[in-house]
Amino acid sequence: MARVLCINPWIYDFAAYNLWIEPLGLLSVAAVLRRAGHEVSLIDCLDRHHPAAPAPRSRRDAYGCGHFTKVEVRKPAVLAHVPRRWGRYGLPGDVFEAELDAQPRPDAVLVTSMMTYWYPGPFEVIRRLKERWPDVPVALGGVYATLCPHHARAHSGADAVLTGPGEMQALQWVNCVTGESRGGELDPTDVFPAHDLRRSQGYVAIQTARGCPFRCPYCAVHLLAPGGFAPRAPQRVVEEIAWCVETLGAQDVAFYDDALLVNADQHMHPILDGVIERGLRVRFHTPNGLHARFIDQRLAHKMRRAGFVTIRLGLETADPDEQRREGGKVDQHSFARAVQALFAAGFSPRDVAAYVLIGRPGQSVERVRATVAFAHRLGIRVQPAQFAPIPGTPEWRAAIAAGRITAEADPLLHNNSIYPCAEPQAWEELKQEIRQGNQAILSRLEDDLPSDQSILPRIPAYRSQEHTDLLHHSA
Ligand code: B12
Ligand code: SF4
Repeated sequence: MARVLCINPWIYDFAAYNLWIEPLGLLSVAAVLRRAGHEVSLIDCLDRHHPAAPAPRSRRDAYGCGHFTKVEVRKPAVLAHVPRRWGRYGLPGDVFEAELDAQPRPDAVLVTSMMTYWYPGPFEVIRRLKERWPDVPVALGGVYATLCPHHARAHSGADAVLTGPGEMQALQWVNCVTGESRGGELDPTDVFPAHDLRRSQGYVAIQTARGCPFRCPYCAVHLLAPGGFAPRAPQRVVEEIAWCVETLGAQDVAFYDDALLVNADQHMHPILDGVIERGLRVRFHTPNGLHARFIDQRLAHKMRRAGFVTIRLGLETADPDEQRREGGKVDQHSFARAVQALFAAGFSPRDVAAYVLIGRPGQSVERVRATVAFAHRLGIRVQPAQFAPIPGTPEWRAAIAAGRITAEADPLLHNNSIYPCAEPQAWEELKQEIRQGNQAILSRLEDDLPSDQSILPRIPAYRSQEHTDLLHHSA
C-alpha cells in the first residue's frame, strides 16, 4: 500500500469567487486509488471552512458559495499591462505549510489543475513540495495539464504530466513509482468521487455524465473527454447524491455536467424520480448552462419538485442564422418554450438566467444586443460569459490565424477576463445595459417573492401574468 497525497491548488487570478467549486477530477482519481487499497489524503487549498483560516463571510453568501481569502501578489510581467490587482485565492501559505507538516511523508503526490490560466497555483504547490520532499514523485493532471501539456512539462516541475481522464493513469503511475501492483481489475466508473476527503463545504459537485454530444467550435470538452459522451447509470447517480446528502450532510448539489438534459427520458427523469422517491432534501444548481431545448413542462415541474434552485440556460445567440451554423443547439422558439415551462412550474426570474457569450470574434455587438434583449423580454436575467480562445479548439486555431494570440502564448493570457476583444468600449456599454435590464427584472419582483431563500426545499411558486404574456408574445 502506498501513501498518496492529493492536492487541490490555489487559484491565481484578478478575481475568484467560489461558485460551488469542488476538485471533482482529483476526487475521482483519489477514489479509485483508495478503492485499489492505497492510503489517500487530501490538502484542499480552496477549503473555505479551514478552522485555522476561515474564508471571509458575507450576508450575500448563499447555498455554500462565497469569497476566498485573497493575498495580493506581484503580477507576472506578461500581465503588467492589465490595470488590476492579481492575487492568490485560498488558504494562507503558512496554513498550507502546517497542513504539509501534519502529513506523514507521502510515497507519491498528485496535483490537479483547472483553468489553463490558473497554472501558477499548481506550480507553487509543486515548488513547495519539491523544497520539502525533493525525492517524492509528483504527478500533475487536470484541465490545464491536458490542454497545455507542453507548457506543463517544460515549466511545472512535476515528475510526470498526465493528460486526459486520470483515474487509471494515476493508478498505474502510483503503482509504477511505488513498486505496487494494485487495482488492475477496477472499473473506475463504478467508484464515487471521494467527496468525503474534503471538509464539508455544505455542497458537493456531481457529474452524471462525462463529455458532450455536441461540438461547439469554442469548447474543449471533446479533448477532456476523448471517450465521447458517456452517461452514468441514473441509479448510481441517485445513490451518490443520497450518500452526499444523508451521510456527508450536503445541502446543495451543483451539477458539473456539460449536457445534463440530453436523453432526459432515459437519464434526468429517472434521476429526479429517484431523488423525489427517496425524499432527499437538497437544492440543485446548474452553474454550467443547460440546453434549453430539452426543457418541457414535465421536466420543469419535476426539476422544481426535486429541489432545483439555480438554473442557468445557455443562449449563445438568439440569431436564427448563427444558431443554425452552430449546430442548432438552441433556437428562439425552444428557448422561449423552456422559459415558459420553468415559470409555469413555479421558478422565478431570480432562479433562472441565461448565459450569453460575448466578445467572440466575428460577433457583432448589435447581434449580441438583440440576444440580450430577447432574454430580457422573456423576463430572465442575462449573465455575460466573456469569450477567450481555448487551446485545441477550432476557435483557438482561428484566433492564431487572425494573429490575436500565438500558439506559444503564456496561458495566463487565456484568461477570459483580460482577453482583448474588438470594440472594447461597445462591449462595456452592452454589459452596462445588461446590468440595467437585469435590475429592471429584479425590481419588478420585489413585491412578488418572499426574501428568505434558505427554505429547504424552496416552495414559493412564481406565476406572473405579465411574464406569461411576454413569453407568448416572443414565442
Ligand atoms: C464545472 C466547470 C466550471 C465550474 C467551476 C469548476 C471548478 N472546479 O473550478 C464553473 C461553472 C464555475 C466554471 C466556470 C468557467 N469555466 Co468551466 N468548466 C467546468 C467543466 C464543465 C467541468 C470541470 C470538471 O470538474 N470536470 C469533472 C472532472 C471529473 O473532470 P476533470 O477535472 O477534467 O478531471 C479529470 C481529468 O482532468 C483528470 N485529472 C484531474 N485532476 C488530476 C490530477 C492528476 C494527478 C491526474 C493524473 C489526473 C487528473 O482525471 C479526472 C477524472 O478523469 C469544464 C468542462 C469539462 N467537461 O471538463 C469547464 C471548463 C474547465 N471551463 C471552461 C471555461 C471557459 C469556463 C469559464 C471561463 C466560462 C465563462 N466564459 O465564463 C468560467 C471561468 C471561471 C473563472 N473563474 O475563471 C473551459 C476551460 C477554459 C480554460 N482556459 O481552461 C472548460 C474546459 C470548458 C470549455 N468551454 O472548454 N467552470
Ligand atoms: S454544448 Fe456546451 S459542453 Fe457541449 S460542446 Fe457545446 S459548449 Fe461544449
